[in-house]
Amino acid sequence: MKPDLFHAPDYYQIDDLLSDEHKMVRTAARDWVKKEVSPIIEDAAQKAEFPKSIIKGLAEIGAFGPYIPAEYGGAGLDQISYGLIMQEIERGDSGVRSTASVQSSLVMYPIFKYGTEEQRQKYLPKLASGEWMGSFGLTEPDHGSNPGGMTTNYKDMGDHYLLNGAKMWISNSPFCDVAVVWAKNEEGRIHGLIVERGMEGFSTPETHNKWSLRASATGELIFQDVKVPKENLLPNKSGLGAPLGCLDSARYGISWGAIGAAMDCYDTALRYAKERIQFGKPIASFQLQQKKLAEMITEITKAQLMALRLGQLKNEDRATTAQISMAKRNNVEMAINIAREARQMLGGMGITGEYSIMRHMMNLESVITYEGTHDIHLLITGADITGIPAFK
Ligand code: TGC
Ligand code: FAD
Repeated sequence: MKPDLFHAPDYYQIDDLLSDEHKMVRTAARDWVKKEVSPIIEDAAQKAEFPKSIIKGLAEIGAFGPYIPAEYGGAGLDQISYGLIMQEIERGDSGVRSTASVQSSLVMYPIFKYGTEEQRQKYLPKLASGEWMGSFGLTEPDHGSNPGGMTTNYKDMGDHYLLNGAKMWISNSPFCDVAVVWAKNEEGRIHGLIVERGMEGFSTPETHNKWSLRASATGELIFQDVKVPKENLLPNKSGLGAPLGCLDSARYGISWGAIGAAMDCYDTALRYAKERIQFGKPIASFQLQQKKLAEMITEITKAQLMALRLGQLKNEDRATTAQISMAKRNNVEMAINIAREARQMLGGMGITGEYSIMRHMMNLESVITYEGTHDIHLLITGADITGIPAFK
């Protein structure tokens, strides 16, 4: 793979709107990605291996629980810093950002928000340091967009719960130490349970042959009469709103992350277009190529402004689910379109691993599907503006 020459575009001087802390956090993440992710990520993706060697570094840049208070091992940062970290990591690779998203927003967040003080003390510091890795089990083989239909269930056996069922498409599952799993009780009410590796009847087979997110490990979570201690139930919220609340946080992070992937594709295509000579001129001098680049930077700038405003609303606890859906949907579509255009601008070179673009493009096919598909987010906006849900 070519050396990482990334230069971040900031067409509207959005940096002026960031605090010194935001810029410091972003610089640390950007430098770390350049040094530790860029040199190894293409190889990891080609081999379809999650590069476990980066876990420690992710913890050090604050990517595990950026907004979780420092007393639990988190970085205690605001939501804009969280977004900037996700942006920089996904600039390197969406799969690496996935690992950080799951750990922070889908594992640490529910334990912090819905857990007991004992659960916070037991799990959060180890998750923040990367000593333990987590996964989040919501999706099932027959219930993806409609998680409320889940059949994974647990029964109260007096001194423990008995958990049965299966989750599919679970990021980090093959190597997770703990899983936050959503299951129905005997009354059909959804609760979160913390399942630990080593519990009898719990297995995590890996899903192979993915053409997307190859540097992220994906798998199943299978529960066959797993005895879960009663103290592992998350007591402070139940119902579908509990897992969906975690998704709000992860989807917000993705709305920033996708900008990172788009910036990398744009920056690569711009540099290539200035250097690549055809018909005696750099291809950047042709109007058709300039149109692509001009549209890319316009869309990136719009997405940056949207993410920043959403971050301000998040900081004030005013961001709605529908606003988050709009940003996730818009920014991921923006990124995938830019990846496709940028790939064409590199001609044949665009399909090789010498450049990051094709990897971003394939990764984004997962990003546009997980955390709510592109269609589902459109329907969330539709329901919000009309007051009429069209899901069913
Ligand atoms: P609906 O009737 O609309 O809602 C059920 C209850 O939930 C409440 N609610 C929310 N609460 C908090 N935050 C949200 N975002 C919420 N959205 C809804 C709602 O108020 C209601 O509460 P209550 O008290 O009245 O019961 O539910 P529905 O069954 O009609 O479904 C709505 C729909 C389709 C929007 C929802 O189910 C959905 O978002 N589906 C998409 C599923 C999804 O996003 N799955 C993601 C799995 S995790 C993942 O992909 C991780 S990838 C990680 C990585 O690698 O980065
Ligand atoms: P389906 O729900 O079957 O959807 C298929 C198609 O039908 C989609 O185009 C969808 O938009 C459309 N559709 C569905 N319902 C409607 C409707 N009402 N109206 C119009 N169109 C509709 N899940 C987790 O729980 N944890 C994870 O860590 C996790 N990681 C993932 C990692 C990867 C790489 C991938 C690919 C997925 C991951 N997921 C995870 C699962 C992901 O959230 C689901 O794939 C996603 O929610 C869609 O569910 P589905 O694949 O079952 O598709």
